[in-house]
Amino acid sequence: MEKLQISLIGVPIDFGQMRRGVDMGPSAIRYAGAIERLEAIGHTVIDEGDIHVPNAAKLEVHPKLRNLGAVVEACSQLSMLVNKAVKQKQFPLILGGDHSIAIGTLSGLAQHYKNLGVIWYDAHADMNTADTSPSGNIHGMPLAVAMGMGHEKLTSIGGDAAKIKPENLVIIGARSVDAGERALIKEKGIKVYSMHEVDRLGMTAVMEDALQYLKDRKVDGLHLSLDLDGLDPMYTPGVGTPVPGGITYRESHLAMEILQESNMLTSAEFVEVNPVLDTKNATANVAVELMGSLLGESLV
Ligand code: 5AB
Ligand code: MN
Ligand code: MN
Ligand code: MN
Repeated sequence: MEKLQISLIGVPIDFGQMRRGVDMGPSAIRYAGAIERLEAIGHTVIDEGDIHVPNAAKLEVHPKLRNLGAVVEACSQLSMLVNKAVKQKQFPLILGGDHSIAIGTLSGLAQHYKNLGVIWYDAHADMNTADTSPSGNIHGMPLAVAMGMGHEKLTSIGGDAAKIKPENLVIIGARSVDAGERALIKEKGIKVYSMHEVDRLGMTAVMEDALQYLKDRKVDGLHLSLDLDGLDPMYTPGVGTPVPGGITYRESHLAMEILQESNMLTSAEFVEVNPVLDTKNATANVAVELMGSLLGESLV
């Protein structure tokens, strides 16, 4: 296995949704031993620390895009850091923070990868816009923004062009999708392995199929965006928007191992860890265990 120079970037933000505490996610994940775990595999970790997140109250208020100004500022910084890491041939590993940060991550990656593949491991489809969102929470919007849809202040971070192509996106674990998102999935023909497919085909077939699909599209990089609410809340209770009937712990390890074996992965992010809602930091612990499998920890 290739030993990586991992650029670890924390994004302590909770402005993309309404429950406080997910800004402590990076800290909880570090506390759970992320760096030690990655170093034990043989990787080098360059810890960039946490980016500075502005105080939302001081920034512009938007009725349908909660804390827009603060999200734009944090995502702009993150985009630059991710871009810098890729330029230096490092592997960006981003710790959230709520899922609005993926706007910054994908923007940074898009500066380099012109045909980026994305695996979105999540109970949700995260492709609302201000017009379709039932909540006004930006953590439910990052995929729409990355595809070029939504408020101009979000879509223009790191340049006006769309950051990802709908045909290069695969969603895994979906089980709570809004009407507007459903319409968009249909319109764009987006590949979704919902819980129905995970149950029916099994995780091995889902992952192998997903990776073949992305290979056929000749992606030039592969980003994993893992929302801890993709797993069943019995394993990851510390998330703001839990949905029952999720992916199991073992299935998730298997998915990470298959991703590792593919040799396609070029970046990853782990988001929505909220230690305030958790018991004994369980969710951050799972995040770190999955990181181990994803980045080449061997079982024997
Ligand atoms: B998460 C919902 N679709 O838009 C919305 O946790 C939930 O990043 C979004 O996946 C959940 O508010 C966003 C109802
Ligand atoms: Mn989610
Ligand atoms: Mn999400
Ligand atoms: Mn959530």
